[in-house]
Formats: sequence, C-alpha cells, structure tokens
Amino acid sequence: MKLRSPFPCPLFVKRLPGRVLPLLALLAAGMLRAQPGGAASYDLWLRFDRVQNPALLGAYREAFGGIWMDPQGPTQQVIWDELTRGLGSLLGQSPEKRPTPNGSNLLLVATADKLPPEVRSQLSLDQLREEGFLIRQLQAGANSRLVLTALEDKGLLYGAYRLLRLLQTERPIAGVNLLDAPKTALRMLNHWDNLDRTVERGYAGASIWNWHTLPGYIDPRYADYARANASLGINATVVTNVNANALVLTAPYLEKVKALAGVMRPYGIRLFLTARFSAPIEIGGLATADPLDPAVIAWWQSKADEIYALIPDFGGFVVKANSEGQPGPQNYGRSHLEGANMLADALAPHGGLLIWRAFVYSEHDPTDRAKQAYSEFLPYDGQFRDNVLLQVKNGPIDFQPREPVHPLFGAMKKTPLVMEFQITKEYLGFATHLVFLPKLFEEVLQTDTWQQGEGSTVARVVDGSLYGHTLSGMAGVANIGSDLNWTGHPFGQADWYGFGRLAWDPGLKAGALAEEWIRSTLGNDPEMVETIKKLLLDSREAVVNYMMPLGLHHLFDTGHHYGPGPWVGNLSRPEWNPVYYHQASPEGVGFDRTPTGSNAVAQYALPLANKYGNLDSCPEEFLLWFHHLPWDYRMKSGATLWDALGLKYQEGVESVRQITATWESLQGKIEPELYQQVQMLLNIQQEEARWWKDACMRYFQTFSKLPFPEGMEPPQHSLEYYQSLKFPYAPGTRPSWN
Ligand code: BDP
Repeated sequence: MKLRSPFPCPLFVKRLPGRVLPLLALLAAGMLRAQPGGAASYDLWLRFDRVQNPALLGAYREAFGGIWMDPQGPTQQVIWDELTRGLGSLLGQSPEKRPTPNGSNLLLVATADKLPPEVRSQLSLDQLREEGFLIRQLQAGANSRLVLTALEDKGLLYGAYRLLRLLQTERPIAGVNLLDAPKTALRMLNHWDNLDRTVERGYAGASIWNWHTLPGYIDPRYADYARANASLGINATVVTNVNANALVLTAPYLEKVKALAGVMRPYGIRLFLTARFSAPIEIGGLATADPLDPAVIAWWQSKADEIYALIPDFGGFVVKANSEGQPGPQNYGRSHLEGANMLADALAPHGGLLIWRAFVYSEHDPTDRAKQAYSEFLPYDGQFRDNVLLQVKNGPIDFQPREPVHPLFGAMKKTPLVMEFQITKEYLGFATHLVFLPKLFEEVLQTDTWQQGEGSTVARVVDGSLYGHTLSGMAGVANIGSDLNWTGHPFGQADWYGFGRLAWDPGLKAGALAEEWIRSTLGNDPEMVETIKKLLLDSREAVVNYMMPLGLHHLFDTGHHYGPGPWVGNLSRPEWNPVYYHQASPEGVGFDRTPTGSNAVAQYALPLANKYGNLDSCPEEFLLWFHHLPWDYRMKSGATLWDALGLKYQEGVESVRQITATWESLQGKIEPELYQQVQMLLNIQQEEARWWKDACMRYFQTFSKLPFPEGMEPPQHSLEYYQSLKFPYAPGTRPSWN
C-alpha cells in the first residue's frame, strides 16, 4: 500500500524554480519570517510572530492558558481582539475564554472597579494614574494569575499592547509587576497632509486620508493607523497641514472629519484640525478675520459649536499664524496673544484645546531668525488662556540635522509648551537615508536648560513637571503615507515608534527604544538585535557629519530641501538663503551669536549662555552655530578649522560606508526583501553623503583658498557641476499653500 504524505507537496511548489525551494525551506523552518509584506512592512511592530525561545514559549503558554474578560464597549472590544489574536499568534495556541476569574494560568483583564474584591485587595490600586495601567502576576507557576488593570478603558488598552510587547521582545513574565502611565497629556501626530492628498514634506506616498471617498468609504487603513498609534500611547492626531485650507471647516468636510474621528475613538485618539486664521473671510463671507471683531468672534464660536455637535470629543485647533505667508492676527494689527485667546475662547466651553505654533519669523524683522520666536512670545507668558498650548520646534531655526534647543524651553514658565519634532525627514535625507531619529530626540530631551537650576531638562519641560503643568505634550510631524510600509524607508517605522514611546515618556533612552523596535519588528536573534541597534544609533551622528558638521545649518538647496545648496543667496527673504546661515567669507565661517554678534546666546539661562558663548567650553558640535571663526582657527585637536571641517565631512561619509558594510554582514539573517530594500537605499545614501561633502567643501574652498586636508577624498566634480544640479520633481515640495 502506498502511504500518502500528511504534507502533500502543493502543485505550485512543484512548479517553482529550483533556487526558490531552499528559501521556502528556510521559511518553513521559521528561520526567515514570512508574512504578507514581510518585516518592517505593513504590520509595523505589531507582527506577533510565534515566540522562538522554547523555554519562554513554554512559560508564556502556561501563564496564558485562559483569559477572563467581559468586553464592554468598543475600546474593550479592541482590547479583547488584540489580546486573543496577539496571544494566539505569539503562543501558537489561543487562550481559552474563561467564564469566571477563578482558576489558574489565567489572565484577568478588567478596570479596577470590575476586578473581583479578593484580587483588588492584593493590589495597590491607588497607584494607578489616568491612562496608566498595572500588569502584575499574583501567583507564580501552575497557579499563575496575571492581572491587567487600569482606571479606565484607555489605560487597559495601553496595558494590553504593553503586555503583548513583553512577549514579542521575549521578556520574562514571572513575577511581572509593571506599573506605568504616560508622563505627558498630549501625545500627538501632526500630518502635513493636504485635502488633495499631497503631503507637504511627505516622502512615503500620498496622504492616507482619502477625503474624496469619506465619509461613505472608511478605508480599513484608518483603523490600522489608529491601532498602531494606540499601541505606542499616541492619543491625538492633527489630520491636516499647518499651512491650512479653510475648506476642511465647511459642513461637507466636517462630516468627513466626523467619520475619521469615529474610527479613532475606540483607540483613544482625539482628532484635531488646523484652523486657517482667515477662514471667516474665505468660508464665512465676512470682510475681516480681525480677532477683536465681534462678528469674527461669533463666527468662530458658532464654528466650534458646529464641530462639537458632530464630534463631542474633538481635540481642538492647531494654528500656524503670521508665519511663512500664512494669515494671522498681525494682519489686523493684533498680536499672537489676541489671536490665540480668541480661538481658545471659542473652544473652551467644549473642552477644546488651542495649540498655537511658535514657528514664527518675519522678513520685516532684521534680527537673527534664531532669536525671533523667543522675543515674540516670551512677553506673553502668563497671559494665554488656560486651554492654550504653545507648540515649539526643538530648535530655534527649523528641524536642522543638529540644533541647540529652542531657548523658549524652560524660559516660558507659565505657558505649557508642546515639543514639536519632525519625524518626516525633510532635512535628514527624506525617506532615502537611514537615520534613527529617536537618538536626535533623546539628545534634545536630555538637554539641561538650567532655567530652574541643574536638572531643568527639556524632558521635564515637555512632561510638565518642571513648572507643574498638567497640560503638556509632544507633537511629531508624521512620516506616514500610502506606501505599503507606511513610511517609505522601512526603518522610518522606527522613527514613528520611537517618537510615540518618547511622547509617552520623554525620559526613555534611544538605545532601549531601538532594541524594542528591532525585537518587535525584526525578531529577537541576539546578534541581529545588537548589530542593528548599533547601526541605528551610529546613523544619527553620521548624517550630521556628512551634511552639516560643527554647527553648520540650513545649507539645503532651495524649496525642496533635497541636497546641498550652500551657495544659494538670491532669495527674496534673507533668512531663506543658506548664505545667511553659514556667513562664509575669506575671513572665516559661522554665525556669530555671541555678544559681538546677534547675541542669541543671551536667550539661554546663564550656565548655558556661558557654555555656548565661550569658545573654550562651546561643544564642537555647536561651534559654527554660535561663533564665526577664521579658517585657520585651531580646534582642540590641534587641526585647523578648515582641516577639521573636511575631516568631519569625510567621517560622515565613512560612517555610511561602515553602516552599509554592517548591514551587509546581516545577509541571511534578514528577510531577503527587506535586506535588499535597505541595501539599495544605503547605496543611495552613500552617494548622497559623498555629494554633500564634495559640494560643500568645494564651495567653502572658494573662501578658504586652502587645499583639502589629507585624509579627505577629493571631490568628484567641479563646483559648477554641483551648482548645476536641479530637481524640479523632488518629492514633498509645497504644491500650493491653500
Ligand atoms: C518648514 C517646512 C515647511 C513648513 C514649515 C512649518 O519647509 O514646509 O510649512 O517648516 O513648520 O521646515 O510651518
């Protein structure tokens, strides 16, 4: 009798070419993980692959024999679905649904008020905070009972994702006692998405918001987006561009906004819109948008009423006013304060927030652009309404590869500040370069402002603890688009991930976040984890060195900001020209921001002002940010400034080569598709790093008139060649502002 194999070879396998079969064998053996789209693709960090470590798998299976939960309402339904699906997939077996909270090997999931009294009495529930959770094992071994609890559904949701992450990242569950809560109130993504689905500074495809088919068609991607954000603790999203279009505030669009808000709600995410200051004129038919005009005030009030009638948990407005051509109160001789408070008053009766952006500089103000926002807003400290937050970019210029922190952090004491980071890499290589941004974020958040003495870190400003603000927050300009993997570069996912986790707790460390992301996205192989972690952490300094070392900034080519353009000096507004920022001349290079120059250092607390203003103590990475120095200035190493600059550029290029080689050492440990994607992108990054070095050094040489230092590879082309490069279709450029 002929025995039939229990695993008959499917027909399609027989037809596959020979070289594919070994790959399939690897996949079947679980060595390379195959899921639709592969690692770092659509599933992001929520893949929930089967736990590979046998001992841990055994322990997890024992702990999660069953779940007791009685899901009530949409958020709890999400929690139930995530836990049953996630655990089922991680453990390779679904936990059974237990009808009672008794028995062993059981996970209990309930808000604190619904826990059985005998469980409650064993827990210190008074430690639970709003939106926080507790994951605690009550008994070990065969009697294991694990409790996930919180004050409300949102806390349970965050706890559920954290629990799943423990398993994804192969953390021991025995004796777990994890109490956590977000340190900031507002953890927010800002989409610079236009209603026509273009994305300003977006490099990952079109906008995921399909305004044309809303509200009738709800793209399943909206819920996947909400889910990914909720898994990090993100609780707010601004779905429209800061360069706002008033149309989104009209009735038909508000119906669409309502539909989106409905998708976000079970995931604990409040929806915000950007408000165009001139909307009363554009869609309201008024003759003015003067914030003190009674008709304007009434118009915004009734607009707020209309929105809240549709969306009771609407978050509020984000406003870019009198900045880069956007309308604002100053058009009517009114101040930012008057504009912000008027809108805040319209939102206040509904519990809405007004987030006013401090990214303001003016062509009519001849002072150093780096000083302008501080000078504009500091005098208003203490005068904003209670529901106003001021959103401040991390640095005083504009998301440059490296900036000192914005001087408003710590200085503005009575106004809650929202940190604004850019997750999309407008100034850090678009979605082509591998640059792990959480390292940049950490650098900023750990900076001590000294405003209340030592330990006044930016993190403590952002989490509200420095001045006792309950309102606080962090916003990230999203890098999300319609690309299959959401972020264009597969590793852009790590930036979204790291941002979300840091918004939850600004004190977290970049290294730990890198590791979490790698483990939950790519797997737990220790060598792979360590190798990629190092590569991610190294990538941050690399980009600074090959683009703008030693404190140089804003050398980008005009408009699209793709590639170098240090020679650009013909734009109408002086502070839009790179020559404004580097100030290169035969005498030297750098922006003097000491008392002999713009004196921007004086905007920092004294210890920082002294540190930056004094050549002996100014960190090398900020040297040319604060000082204008001769080309033959002696660095601490003994090298001249000119030589040091060339060698830093070279170091940046070498780092990318090293990162590429490190990546290539992982071939066979990474899914082939992902491996190839990243390798191709790294090759482009290598070329572009060299382009930056060559173009900038060729240009600066026209002033220094010095030979390139030994150890710096000479430029490949002439300066004229670099200047001739044009990129009319570089992505992400402003299509139109309205
Ligand atoms: C700049 C971007 C521009 C934004 C602006 C902003 O180039 O597209 O509109 O920031 O933050 O960096 O408002």
